[in-house]
Amino acid sequence: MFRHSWRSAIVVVAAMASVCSAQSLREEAENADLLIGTAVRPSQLSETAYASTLARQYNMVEPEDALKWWVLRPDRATYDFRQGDKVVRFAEAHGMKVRGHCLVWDHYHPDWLAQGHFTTKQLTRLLHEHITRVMKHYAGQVFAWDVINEALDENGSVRNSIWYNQPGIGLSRQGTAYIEQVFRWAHKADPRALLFYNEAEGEGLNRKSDAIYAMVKDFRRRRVPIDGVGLQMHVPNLDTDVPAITANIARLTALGVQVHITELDVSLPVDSNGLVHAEDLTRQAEVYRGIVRACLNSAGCTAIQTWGFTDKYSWIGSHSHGARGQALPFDRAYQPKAAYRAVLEELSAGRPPAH
Ligand code: 9MR
Repeated sequence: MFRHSWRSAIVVVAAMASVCSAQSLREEAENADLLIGTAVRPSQLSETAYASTLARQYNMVEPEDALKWWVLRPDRATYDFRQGDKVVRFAEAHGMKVRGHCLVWDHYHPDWLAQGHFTTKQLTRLLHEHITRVMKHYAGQVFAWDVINEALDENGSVRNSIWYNQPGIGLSRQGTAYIEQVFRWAHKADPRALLFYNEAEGEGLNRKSDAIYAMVKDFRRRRVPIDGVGLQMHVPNLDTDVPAITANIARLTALGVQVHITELDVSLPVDSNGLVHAEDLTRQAEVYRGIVRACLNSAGCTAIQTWGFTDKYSWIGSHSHGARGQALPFDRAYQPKAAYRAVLEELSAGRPPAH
């Protein structure tokens, strides 16, 4: 009896030691000189499993919504920093960096802004003031900002928006001139922050990524203050063209800017019981592996971030009306999936030796 309980104690201690010494994404990423992050929702930080997984596995966070106009600006006169501050406090307590998202977007504006019928002069003041006030509030706390999000359409043309041409901030029909203007304001507001252009569906080689490349090349040549490109990487299918992503990262970093993978998730079709095919989880892991490898193989790719980390909380379910899901590295019970193990393995393998 005595011997038996000793044996069980040894088993328990061994199991605990293996959990404690098991690698985390964060440890492996730090060895590879990479930031590994996730979008977070401040309301979940009080959930123990959410907070402990987050702090153990990641060294970077980005508020998923807390820094958008519709949260920060309930009315024209108010800046409500409470949710963003909560994320920053969590990050500081756990030695994590904070990415900011996003200062300029043409979607999800509060009604007072979307329906305000503001003049060009008013919009110019509003946007300049917003960028300045928000960036100054988080100066020294947010190290990198998505200054502008999704400003180009699938043909690579500048999207219609209140900031561009409806009626815009005075630079309509001048292509990327208004984007340049917001980068200049952002640099003035916090000269130490890294400034990113963030975009969807421009990860591989297509008209949109060609347009991003041309814009960044032009901005670099004329010393417009841009430090990086965020490739969102919401992957909706399992036959992702990883070589095209690798080539796009290579041409962008050759311009001297960083690349961050900013919103990675790989969604799967789910049945009416919320279940996926087992083989899809294996293929999903390989997509994650390929994307992480594409980043690690480029010294200028300095961060990989997923759009959430647990299948319990993801935009995919509501966005697809339940048709897709299970897009993230941890399942709904915070257990690591095959995708997690693939990411961990690639991070452990690290970057190729410099040549
Ligand atoms: O995941 C975000 C969701 O919670 C919000 O309702 C939505 C609108 O603000 O934005 C989602 O995040 C988007 C991100 O900000 C930009 N790229 C696409 C993301 C998914 O739609």
